Amino acid sequence: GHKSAILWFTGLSGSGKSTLANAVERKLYEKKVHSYLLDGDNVRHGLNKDLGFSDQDRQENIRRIGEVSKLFVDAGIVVLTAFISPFREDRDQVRQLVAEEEFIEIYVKCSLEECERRDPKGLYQKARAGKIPFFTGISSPYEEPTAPALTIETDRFSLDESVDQVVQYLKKRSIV
Ligand code: GGZ
Repeated sequence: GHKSAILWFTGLSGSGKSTLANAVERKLYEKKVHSYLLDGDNVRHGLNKDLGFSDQDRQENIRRIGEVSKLFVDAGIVVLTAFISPFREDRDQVRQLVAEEEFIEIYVKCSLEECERRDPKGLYQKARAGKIPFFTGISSPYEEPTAPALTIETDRFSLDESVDQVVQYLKKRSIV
């Protein structure tokens, strides 16, 4: 058997959270670890479709995701979450929901310059043009984790290298 946990990926839009979390989940599947990935596609379009991007709505977004994650942990599942989660206080509130060793904060670190260069959905360009208010990194804050379990620098390492760094850590912590 394996331990259940929350792998909480946090970082700017375009930092590579979803890409990395998806790739890690594939590895977990290969290792027969029961896992589930929560991201904007399956949460912001469903459970949280009533929420926008004000500070208050982001707080509620993260709160609900935390509570759902806790349920997955109760069910013995490794849950991976890929949300900007820009506020330290909101992430720390999720941390309090489970046992200390069950919340693994992974800072997906990438410079704003590189995120803007990637701009996979053209959102930074729109935000710079003033067409998206309160855009994280441009007109809304991102509070870096102060003591993440792991920092993955996606502007310095390839996806494969980044996945290996996460899996190595999970092995060290006896989660896989
Ligand atoms: C940030 C926004 C915004 C604003 C829409 N600010 O690159 P994406 O498109 O796929 O990821 C972003 C996603 C962020 O949703 P989260 O639920 O992760 O945010 S939070 O944790 O802060 O609640 C981006 C898109 O939604 N998006 N408007 N104003 N990102």
